[in-house]
Amino acid sequence: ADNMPEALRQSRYHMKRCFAKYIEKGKSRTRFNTFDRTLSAFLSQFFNILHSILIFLKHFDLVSCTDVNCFVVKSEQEAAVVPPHVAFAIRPSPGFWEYVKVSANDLSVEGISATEYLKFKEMTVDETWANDENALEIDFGAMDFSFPHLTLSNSIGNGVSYISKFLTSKLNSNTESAQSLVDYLLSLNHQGEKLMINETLNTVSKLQTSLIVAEAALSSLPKTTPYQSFEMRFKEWGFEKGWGDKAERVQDTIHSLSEILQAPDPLNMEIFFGRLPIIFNVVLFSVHGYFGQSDVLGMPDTGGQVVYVLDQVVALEEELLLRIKQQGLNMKPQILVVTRLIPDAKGTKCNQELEPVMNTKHSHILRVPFRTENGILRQWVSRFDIYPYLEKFTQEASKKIIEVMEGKPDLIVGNYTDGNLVASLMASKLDTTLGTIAHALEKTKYEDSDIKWKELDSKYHFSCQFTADLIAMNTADFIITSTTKKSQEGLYRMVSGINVFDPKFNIASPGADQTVYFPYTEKQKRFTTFRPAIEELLFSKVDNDEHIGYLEDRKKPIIFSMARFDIVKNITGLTEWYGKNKRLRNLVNLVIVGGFFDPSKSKDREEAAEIKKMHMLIEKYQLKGQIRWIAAQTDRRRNSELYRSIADTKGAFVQPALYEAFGLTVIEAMTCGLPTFVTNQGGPAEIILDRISGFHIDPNNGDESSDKIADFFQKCKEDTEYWNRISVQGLQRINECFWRQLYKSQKQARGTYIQTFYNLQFRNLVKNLAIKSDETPKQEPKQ
Ligand code: UDP
Ligand code: LCN
Repeated sequence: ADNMPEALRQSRYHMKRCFAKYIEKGKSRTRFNTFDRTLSAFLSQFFNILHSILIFLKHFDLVSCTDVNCFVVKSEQEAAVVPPHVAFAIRPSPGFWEYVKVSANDLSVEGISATEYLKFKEMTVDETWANDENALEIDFGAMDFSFPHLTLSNSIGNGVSYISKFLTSKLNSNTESAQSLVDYLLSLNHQGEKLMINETLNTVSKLQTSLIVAEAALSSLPKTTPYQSFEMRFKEWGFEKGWGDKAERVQDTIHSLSEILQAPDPLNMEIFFGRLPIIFNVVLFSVHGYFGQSDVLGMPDTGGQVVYVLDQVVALEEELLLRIKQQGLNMKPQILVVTRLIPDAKGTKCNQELEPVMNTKHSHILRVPFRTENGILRQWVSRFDIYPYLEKFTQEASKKIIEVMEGKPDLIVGNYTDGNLVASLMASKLDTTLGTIAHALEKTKYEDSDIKWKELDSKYHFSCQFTADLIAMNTADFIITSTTKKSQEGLYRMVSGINVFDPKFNIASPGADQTVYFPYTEKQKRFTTFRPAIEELLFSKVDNDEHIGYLEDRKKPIIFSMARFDIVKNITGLTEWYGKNKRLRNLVNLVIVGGFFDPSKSKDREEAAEIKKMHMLIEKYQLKGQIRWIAAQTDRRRNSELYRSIADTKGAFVQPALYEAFGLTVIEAMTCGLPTFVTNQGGPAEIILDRISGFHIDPNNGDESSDKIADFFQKCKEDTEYWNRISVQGLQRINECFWRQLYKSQKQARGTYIQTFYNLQFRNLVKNLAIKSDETPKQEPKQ
């Protein structure tokens, strides 16, 4: 708002015409990239003023250069038009928004608050609601209390290291905090058995003295002396089990606590808290879809999450076993993945209550059915319609979990909106640490889903989804997200919704299981048994239930894509780009995996529409001979070999989604050494550096995207090393820690606010959703 009037004045005449054009059509809203296209279409008539407009945009760092032929809109933003005003929301960097209102009449500029911007934006849809002084306004910011927040965009997602630093300064500045640390240690136990310290060491000074005595005693012992040999002596001094398995480790742990109490520093803080025996029993919720270990992938609503959660369990159990051993304890960890039991399991094991998780010793999938007034619901339910069943599900699941675990869990983790909501309800009830995993916030997947929620609500029930996300994220003690892409606001006037500067946000990206996904060059490891099947899958010339279309010239490289047939995955978009681009068609073949071929057999509303569109496109662009469409695949080992076989053809993977939160297929393809093109909308753009580790494509600009793919293959023809160079990838994982008990009272106040919100808002929204009954005629989803 400060700089804008000056910038507008510099080219006042042109800017006035430009703004007059924006308000010409009356009320509207637009994202800046489309807004920008309106702008450039308009400007092509007035080429001479384009340059000054670009200078104007550059002023705000919204474009990367002022060359009229190549300008790129940089930050994410949108605009709302209510004549004679145009209001802009600008996100100069992740987590920061700025709002301004410009009058098209006199180009006067006014800086406005988030609430004012939201009201203005609402006016484009519903004026009565926008002007309603008493409309429900939610402000979670009011519950933020004294816990500090991160302030720099590049610190979003580094919550753990931030908290270590914060706790360090807190301990440095007052002695009460040190006492609360002692109290916290005193509270540690496993099923009633005390851990770390007992009442003998109930003050900071007593603890400090004993730590010194213990450290001195340990220094005279051989490093490998087992804890049991000095356990009795330690107990007399006030120490319980949990410090370590051998003298050396016990001494290290004792030393870091001594350091913390004497002169706190973030490094010792992280080491010490990371070693505490606090997690033995973990519950992971992944409610929707068909959650199983075989034959489920590619079924409706069943995608990356299943793969991710199962991988998570194996890794988590391994980590817990190692930690427990290093702590000198002998308890068994337990991990339960809790999901929905579906009696009509379509040949999967989703009707089994308890199933051991493969490659683990102590982990199980626990399935609990959905109940309605008529008893157990037998059929699959779309994730969009799932909300009315969740409260009962939580109650029943909680009972079952306590029964199976013989006690309450130490940590509950939710996945996706439904899992996160259930996890948050259960964690609040049992007062347990809660983690939520936010890889796919639907709000960002469906354009304008915040403001158009009413229109879309009957289909997708976004009102329930956004509300549930808000409740879960605000309840969570820590949040794992895969990337920094995220969103706020919505249905009620959200003054402060989800604070991404809260240190509880931690970025940890999922990876691909390296025993399954590995480079195509590792010949001795490859699953050669699948070779004949894959040869048939890709190159036979027959149409059957598993594949249609064929590849006339099998010498050409293949561009490959695989996804569930959601509209947002944009597989039909890719097919159309390919159909239209002659140069690309000459260079490569197209192979698609996903969906199946008879739309009338689909129970999923989006899937059926996408299947129909695929058939239409194959016809329209006469693609037979150049396209192979393979139905959804369920065997990940075979799929991995498929990625590698595509790499053998010197092909590429394309992820063309309109929006993708994370995109496991991108990681899978890259791990197999396949050059990859990813949508620039969402998380994958953070995985790949454009033109270095792969390529970005714009799903909203098919011509440009298909040209970019064609350029790549053209270049590969001219430079035989180019393909190999691009066949490189990297992925990073960050791990999270658990911080909760120290800030209990503030959490309680926030909890009350959330509970009120749940009861008054969420429950009402859910009431409007239809409850399924098993009597309704059913269509079979394809497996
Ligand atoms: N997948 C599969 N068969 C299919 C389509 C997808 O096995 O027909 C797998 C794919 O390999 C990946 C997951 O499903 O592991 C999809 O994850 P992604 O994150 O790409 O998308 P999501 O479906 O979770 O939105
Ligand atoms: C993420 C997944 O992994 C799938 O299971 C879900 O259905 C999808 O998000 C929903 O968008």
